Amino acid sequence: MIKKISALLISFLISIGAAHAETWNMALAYGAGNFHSQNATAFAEAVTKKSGGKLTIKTHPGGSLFKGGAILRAVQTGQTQIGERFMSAHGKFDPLLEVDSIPFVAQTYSDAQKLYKASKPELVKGLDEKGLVFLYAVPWPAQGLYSKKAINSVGDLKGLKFRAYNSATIRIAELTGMKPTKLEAVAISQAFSTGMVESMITSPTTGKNSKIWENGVKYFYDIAAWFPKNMVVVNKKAWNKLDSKTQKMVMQQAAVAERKGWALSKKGNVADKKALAAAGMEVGKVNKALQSHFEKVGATMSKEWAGRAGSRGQAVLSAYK
Ligand code: PCA
Repeated sequence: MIKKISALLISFLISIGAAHAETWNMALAYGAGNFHSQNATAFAEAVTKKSGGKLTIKTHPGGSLFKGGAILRAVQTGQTQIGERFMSAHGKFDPLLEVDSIPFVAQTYSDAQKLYKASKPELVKGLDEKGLVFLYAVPWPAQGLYSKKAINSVGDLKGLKFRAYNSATIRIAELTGMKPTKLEAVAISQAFSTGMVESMITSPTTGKNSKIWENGVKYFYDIAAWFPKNMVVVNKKAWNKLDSKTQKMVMQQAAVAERKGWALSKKGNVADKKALAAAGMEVGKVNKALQSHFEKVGATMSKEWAGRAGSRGQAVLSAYK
């Protein structure tokens, strides 16, 4: 009898334990060596450890679970529980996600932080309404212009085959006479080596991770045009399966990951530019004429975005200023 009861009790306890043990698969678009992926991995490990068996997060870097472009939707629809995604590629989902990719609005880390603070409440609300719980966001280093050929005038931009990663970079290409093709970061090396593209705007980090100098790219112009962010989001139904203590712990670890991620980004902003130069690339600035050309393009895009984002966008920009 005692044996029977204790066996029942044990199986009952196991079943409760099992009901509360969740596993989340975390979709990451960028390679395992990228600082965003490394930071997300540290976050996943810390959460798994601190949850005491209630939540295990497994990371899948390099677009191995879902490609970058599919991650937001996969998390929203519950095909996976958690993922990291490049925010400004989703202006159709919510124009507020594009605020960090308007050229020349925030050109330093402290302004990027201010812009993030000013936009976060609206962003979180917009995602929540679509069934997503926002955990944290981390910027890429400052965005600069890469090119196979030297760019010394506005005319040199004309007709360049340009790799774009969101609507904003497509728009820059249109307004400067370049020919855009939208490609995920994992496709960069091949696209440059086959001649499919010959220029792009991205961080020194992504250029370094793609060993861009091996594909005939000689120039990096440090225009520090904007600091776009990646964000980590969770499917709301998956989130609601956690008890409140675990939810609180996840949020605390998200705050830790956000702090660490911003610090890693700042470090990469300096170190990765040095790495490009050390690999033989010419790292410099654009000349005055080009700078003011890009600034004009930025002003046009700023107006266009304000139109799309309406009163919510206005509120964010005035909170920022
Ligand atoms: N790297 C990513 C997004 C911004 C960045 O610096 C990319 O090029 O796709």
